[in-house]
Amino acid sequence: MLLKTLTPPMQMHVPRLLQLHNAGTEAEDDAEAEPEAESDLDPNAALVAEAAAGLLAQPAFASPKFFYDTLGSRLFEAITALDEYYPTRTENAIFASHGAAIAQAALARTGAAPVLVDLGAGSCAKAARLFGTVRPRRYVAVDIAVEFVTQALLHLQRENPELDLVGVGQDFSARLHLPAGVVDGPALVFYPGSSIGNFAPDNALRLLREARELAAGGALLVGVDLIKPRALLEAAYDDALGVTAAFNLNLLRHLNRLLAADFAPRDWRHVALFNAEASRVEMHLEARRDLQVSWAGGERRFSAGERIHTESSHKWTPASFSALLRDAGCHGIQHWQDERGWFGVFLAAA
Ligand code: AVJ
Repeated sequence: MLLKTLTPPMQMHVPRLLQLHNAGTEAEDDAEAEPEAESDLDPNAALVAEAAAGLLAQPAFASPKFFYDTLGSRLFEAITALDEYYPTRTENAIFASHGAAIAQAALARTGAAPVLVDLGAGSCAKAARLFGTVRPRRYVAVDIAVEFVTQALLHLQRENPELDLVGVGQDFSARLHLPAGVVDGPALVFYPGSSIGNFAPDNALRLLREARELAAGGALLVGVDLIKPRALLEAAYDDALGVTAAFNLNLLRHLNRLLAADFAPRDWRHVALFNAEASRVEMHLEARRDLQVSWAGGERRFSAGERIHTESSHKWTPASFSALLRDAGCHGIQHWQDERGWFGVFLAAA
């Protein structure tokens, strides 16, 4: 299981890095890392096949996980600092005001010193803020962006030399299942930032069920973006500086590398809209003109105005998300929100 070992500075715990499944979407930023599509030996083969199938679908789509190469992870970090992007700042404010109460309630469900599992850990910054109150026995960072999360863990290890750190490179969008032994007691499964919003309700239910099993009698702590007026939602996904547009367009760069495709990002326009019926913000990439895209093993024409659906970010109400947690088999649901009711942090016994 231990696929990657790091030479530790002296006197330091080594973060264990378990790289699983199709963890490596991170072929380096330069041209030399050309993926070998269709090869059984290519650990990216499943991702390549998935990306190609989406491009051929009618209408075309690409999973939002394809945003997160190294540049994409950095652009997302930049999004979280934007004026219009309220979720991160609002969730942070909820933890700043209620963090002690949230941690206390979580520990009442998990017992002292739980394993802290961080889904989509990214920079690990949100979980690191829980270390002082939750005092986890082990921190498990799970993320598809292996390089990015590795750097974050190395940094974290310098600041928390005593903490047992484990990194798992995993695309859990299809199935969340960690290697045996990583969670060996009640866990607090932390899924902040409303990343759960990327899942349609039936898939969100499946993921919460898997998270509940993983928690092994512990608890789930989930950050969820709530329904609010359209103008606020659409501005959050179409900011004045164009950072979200760059984030969306970067998916094309990532697909170029992953699929040996020839997308020209200049030919595409960022589109964000609130679909009220489906209760989700959608992001699309819209062709600015008639064009053709080729990749290893395929090609497609797009007419001017035709779109690739790149993300759905589902919005919930406190009642609808609590009901989802109950459907997933959780109980004892509590939630905290900001005064405006823009964002909710939900705690549930697993
Ligand atoms: C990381 C899925 C929570 O949906 O708000 C930010 C991603 N997309 N801006 C979100 C995102 C466009 C973000 N999540």
